[in-house]
Amino acid sequence: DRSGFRLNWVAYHRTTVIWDFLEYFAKVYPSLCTVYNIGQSYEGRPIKVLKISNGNPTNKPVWIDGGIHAREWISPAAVTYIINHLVAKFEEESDYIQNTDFYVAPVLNPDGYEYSHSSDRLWRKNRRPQQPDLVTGRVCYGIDLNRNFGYKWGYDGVSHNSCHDTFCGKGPFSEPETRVMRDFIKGNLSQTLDRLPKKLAAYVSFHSYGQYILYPWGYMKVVPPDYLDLKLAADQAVEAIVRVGGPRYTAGSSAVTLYPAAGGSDDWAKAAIGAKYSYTIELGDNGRYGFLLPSKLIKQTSKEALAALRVIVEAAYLK
Ligand code: ING
Ligand code: ZN
Repeated sequence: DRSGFRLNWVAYHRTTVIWDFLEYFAKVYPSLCTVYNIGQSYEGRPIKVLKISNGNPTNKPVWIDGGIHAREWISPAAVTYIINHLVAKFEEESDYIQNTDFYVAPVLNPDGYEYSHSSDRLWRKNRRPQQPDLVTGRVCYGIDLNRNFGYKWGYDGVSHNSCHDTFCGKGPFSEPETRVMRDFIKGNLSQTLDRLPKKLAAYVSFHSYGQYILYPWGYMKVVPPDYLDLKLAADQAVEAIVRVGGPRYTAGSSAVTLYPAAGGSDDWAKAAIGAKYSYTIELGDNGRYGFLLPSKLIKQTSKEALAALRVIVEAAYLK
């Protein structure tokens, strides 16, 4: 038991608590865990990634992130649950899981996440102030980080109005948070000692809500040539979630299943980083509580996230 340590899955935690949890794991499990400070948010908060790896040189790299959108509190909670499981139950896990290099970023948008705790529970974007409106003089805040990635940026399903929730920014990777992630994954940060391979085997981004397992493309209603492989793994993930007592998630490409939206992280991970198995998972619930998911549902929802992840890693491992 981690006596004295504050992280648990019966409450939602602030960013610094989550960062302390990563540092704690790196300290207690140094042969398995490494923390990277990959950069800073607009307001100067650190952005941290935990690498979980047994050091086997043939491991495949898999990226997991959470907290791209501030108000989707279940996402950082589920991602920290996954970290805890992977590390604490490492020896009990499958060969696939043990021979994977996990790069896990639980809170990619710490400024927005903190703002959703302190000021506006339903905040979505980051917190960078924008140019005043020419007519009204009003200053609006924030870019939708899931419209700011560089593949087909601005193509469809975005707003160019800085006051809107889906404002895609002035250009691809205009935001420190998306840039920091891109630069780390592309491996051109000088303080990063062991470089990520340029190609991820899988990319999994956790959002909420709606209970969907989504794969590219998001920018328009077309699917990639290998979509049958992505669909098969997504359908298997749906069944795995049911087996852990969860609801039946809906699987499909994001533009077809939800709505077209360009500049999403999963499209970029597939197109630019070669992450064949690239997914956005919309965790629970189905709309009853929406973003305001009660904390008593964290554990069950996190089990669903873990069940889906295990299927995706296995698919990436076998292909
Ligand atoms: N939904 C996602 C959003 O960013 C999505 C849906 C997934 C869009 C993948 C583009 C690509 O709008 C939430 N809830 O954030
Ligand atoms: Zn989201």
